[in-house]
Amino acid sequence: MADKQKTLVLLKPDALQRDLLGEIVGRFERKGLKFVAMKFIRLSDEMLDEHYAHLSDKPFFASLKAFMMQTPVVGMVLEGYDAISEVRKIVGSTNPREADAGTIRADLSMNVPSNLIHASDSVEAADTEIKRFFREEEIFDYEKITDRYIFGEGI
Ligand code: DAT
Ligand code: MG
Repeated sequence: MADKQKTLVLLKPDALQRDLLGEIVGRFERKGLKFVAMKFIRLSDEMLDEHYAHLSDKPFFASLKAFMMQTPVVGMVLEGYDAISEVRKIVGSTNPREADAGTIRADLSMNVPSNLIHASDSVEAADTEIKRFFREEEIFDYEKITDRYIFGEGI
């Protein structure tokens, strides 16, 4: 049986401006991922320095941060089997024009940094990023009547 994991997703300002929140949320719902946390977040300069620390020496760092602060973002924690890699698969590659058709970025966007969505890329990143944006009491453990179909016996 695969591991049940939690992963952190942010819907970026372009998703909010383009009214694509429902479309994106719907894709994760249809997959069977469980939404265990969700809220608006106004990202600060400090949060973005941490979140994009791996890009701090890039020429586009300042404009990336400015883009991410244009509006609030929608933060969520999704749970499911292999949720970290499964969500990344549904999101697609960083450059929407190189992403596979059928992914959120390929189907709905054309450019960086306006690629709609952030998703954690490893177990370590998911752990750090969930803690960066959510307090423990904002993450909910609850039963759904569909759990037995989605998370039941199987491989
Ligand atoms: P990902 O978001 O797929 O995890 P990343 O962590 O390498 O990709 O980069 C974070 C974000 O930075 C990415 O979603 C969009 C932006 N970005 C990456 N490369 C860029 C570039 N060459 N020019 C402008 N923005 C870029
Ligand atoms: Mg990344």
